[in-house]
Amino acid sequence: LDPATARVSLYHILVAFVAFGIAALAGVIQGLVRAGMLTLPSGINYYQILTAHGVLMGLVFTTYFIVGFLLSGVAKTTGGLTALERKLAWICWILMTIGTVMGTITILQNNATVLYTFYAPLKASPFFYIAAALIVVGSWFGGYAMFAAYARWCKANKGQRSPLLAFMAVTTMALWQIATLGVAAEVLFQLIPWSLGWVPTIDVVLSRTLFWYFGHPLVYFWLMPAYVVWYVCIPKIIGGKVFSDTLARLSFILFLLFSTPVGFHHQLMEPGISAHWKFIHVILTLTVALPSMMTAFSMFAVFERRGRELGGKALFGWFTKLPWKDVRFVAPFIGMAAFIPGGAGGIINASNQLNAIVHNTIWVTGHFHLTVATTVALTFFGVSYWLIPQLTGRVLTPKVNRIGMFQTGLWTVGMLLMSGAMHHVGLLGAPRRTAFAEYGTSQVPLEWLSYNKIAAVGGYLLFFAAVLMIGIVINLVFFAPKGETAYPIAETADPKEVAPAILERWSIWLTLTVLLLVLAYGYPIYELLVNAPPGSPPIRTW
Ligand code: HAS
Repeated sequence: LDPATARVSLYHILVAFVAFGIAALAGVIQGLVRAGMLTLPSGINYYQILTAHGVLMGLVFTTYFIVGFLLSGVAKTTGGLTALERKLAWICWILMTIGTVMGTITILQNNATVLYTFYAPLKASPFFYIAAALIVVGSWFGGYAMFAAYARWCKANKGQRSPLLAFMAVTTMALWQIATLGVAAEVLFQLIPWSLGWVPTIDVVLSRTLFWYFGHPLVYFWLMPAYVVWYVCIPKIIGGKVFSDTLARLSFILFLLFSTPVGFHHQLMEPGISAHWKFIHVILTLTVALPSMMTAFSMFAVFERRGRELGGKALFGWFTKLPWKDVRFVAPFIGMAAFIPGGAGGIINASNQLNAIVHNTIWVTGHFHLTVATTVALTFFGVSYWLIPQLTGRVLTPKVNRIGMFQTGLWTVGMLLMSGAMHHVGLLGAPRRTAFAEYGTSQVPLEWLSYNKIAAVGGYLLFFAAVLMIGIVINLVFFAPKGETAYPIAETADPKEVAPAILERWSIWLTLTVLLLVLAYGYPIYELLVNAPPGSPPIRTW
């Protein structure tokens, strides 16, 4: 990458890791409080620390990392960014950084203790919502930089399929633009006027609905960049090829179509939304699991083909031939493996009856620590080992690779303990988002305590792993030896494969996406506004 593009991409990655460090500290603190192993000094609130952890880890670390990584990938595959595209990327960084600083200060002042899901009726200072709006609008500019680079490439290469990585990045950012419209509407038209005192009340169900319109595609905004790495970079790292360019593009188009009209699966236990619409959203949720199954199939094929090329015999001999000492492969691989139970947990959550058992229990927290904090985070760590040196003109040394392997192991064991304990105790009924280690002398909560302690031990390990990761990032930015690091982009297994042109007809996919959204949300929102304004009694839903 040219130095100017590398700089803007690196600045995004650096802020991501600063947020990650603060979030990791907040994470271990709240885990210890919950297990009754630490009492916070007066003046600091458990929920305040939990909000800092969720916002900085779930929203800030991920968004910066994703924009930084995808920008670099788009630049790499479209011949570098132009001055205008870089300007758009810098506007993204500046707006998001003002928003992040403002939001963090507001949380630390205990003026925005509203958790990372920040919907009503919890109310924050208007500065927090303005900060959230700045982060969202800033990230749009990151998307615009990528759209412009992609459009420039397509114009210069008429009739050809775009580079796979650029196509995937553009699909991810298009999904992000569509998804963030929900939270932008909630912040601008509901939360800011309410927090400023311009309106006395707020429609809570509408606020939650708009949030989850955004909240579920948010998880695919986290996942899709990890899939970019799995489809395009991992095959190159292990010396293999992309299984199928067409399959990869199709899975991303399916994510674009089905990621958003599914938000009611977070609201299955809520009144105010009729059962028919919940049913439709559940069907669409199960549909959006499909591209993940396609990805699983594709990755197994890549691994098996490469393992057999290297001489792997019999049914599973290929497995032993994979590069088990290379952290750039091992960290994302463990992420993939974690997504097998993580995804299965998601399907459990999506089933109405089972959701009644797990909803608002700490099982859900266990679910997202497997998915985003293991699958996605380990993949992002894996990317850092080659992306940061590529951006700083340095190389990953064998020693740092070994430390990285140890870091990966520590993170994996920490997550297994934490997420495993959370899943188990969630099924025993332990609620999520409660500061209490004990509930007086009640017998049932006492049974939860030992699981909370296991989760806290996992939290300790994770904290040490996070410190190690920050150390590795510092090494890769400032101290690793100078040299050239390749940007791993694999070729397609069949060089003659040309994906069908229809997969790049954005007019069709964007129109279908909007149609599906109007179908899934149009009438239910109308129903909410007309039949169930604030203060309404529960409505009949059968
Ligand atoms: Fe989820 C709640 C349903 C995926 C994150 N989810 C959450 C929350 C978060 C989250 C953050 O239906 C909490 C929100 C809150 O604070 O309230 N989730 C699903 C479903 C999927 C799913 C159906 N979730 C994710 C992903 C996330 C994520 C991905 C982050 C990145 N989730 C729910 C539901 C709730 C929910 C309900 C609400 C619960 C409630 O009541 O509050 C699906 O997309 C999952 C499909 C995935 C698969 C797995 C495919 C496997 C692959 C790995 C292949 C491995 C290989 C390695 C090749 C079917 C791709 C080889 C390995 C060897 C061992 C050899």
